[in-house]
Amino acid sequence: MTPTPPVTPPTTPPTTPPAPPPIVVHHLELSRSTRVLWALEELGLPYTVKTYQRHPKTFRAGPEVKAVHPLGRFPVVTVGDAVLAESAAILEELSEGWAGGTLMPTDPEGRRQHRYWMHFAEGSLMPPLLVALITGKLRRTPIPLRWIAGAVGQQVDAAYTDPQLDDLITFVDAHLQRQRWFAGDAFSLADIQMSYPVLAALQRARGPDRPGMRAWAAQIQQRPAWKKAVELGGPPLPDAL
Ligand SMILES: N[C@@H](CCC(=O)N[C@@H](CS)C(=O)NCC(=O)O)C(=O)O
Repeated sequence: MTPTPPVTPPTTPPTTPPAPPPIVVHHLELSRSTRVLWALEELGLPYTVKTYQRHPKTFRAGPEVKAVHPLGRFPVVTVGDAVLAESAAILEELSEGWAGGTLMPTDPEGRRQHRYWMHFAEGSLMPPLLVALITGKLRRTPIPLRWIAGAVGQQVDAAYTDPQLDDLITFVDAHLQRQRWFAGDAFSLADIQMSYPVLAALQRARGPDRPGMRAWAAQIQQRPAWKKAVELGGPPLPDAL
């Protein structure tokens, strides 16, 4: 009897993601949208950038980008006819849609951590940082109102901003002392998403040193894709907030 040859399982052809339609990044200088440039560089996707300037006095963006997305906030990205907003959603959409899920962990623990930090950046860490930005502006109110506005700012910081930020930053720093990247041993979109609030928090740092955050910040700034994004779009933050 002739032995039956072993059945070779059909090989699944590697899935190459489809080529994306033209990607345009609406980028505001000194802002969160540097994250999108960085992500596109890391993912190796082709794109073009339209850069918008902040008002030199108010530091606000103009209304021009409302022609692309009604909220007029940055970043906004168009992929063909699709208009994408919200940094975390943009990063995931670009990776899943056009880069085969690159930089998104697939193991359950990595995925859980990844999802957590993707939400934490804008949902937990950014709000008190934004309040700190406003109270900082109150302290620089023109002279006739400066004393009273500054005193209000100080009260808000003492009652809310400083204790909140202290808890959040201590938590992030402890996480980064335990592991190299936000979602585990490998660099991921969560590191890109967390970059803006972590760098802003380090700039504002009061109190103890944050060695976990500092070591992490040094590593991200060594990445060629980060350097390329900063070369194209400028740094995400001004020297002093
Ligand atoms: N949660 C949104 C926040 C968008 C946002 O507030 N962007 C700022 C830039 S950092 C903006 O557009 N600011 C306009 C302004 O300051 O006038 C995201 O992550 O995309």
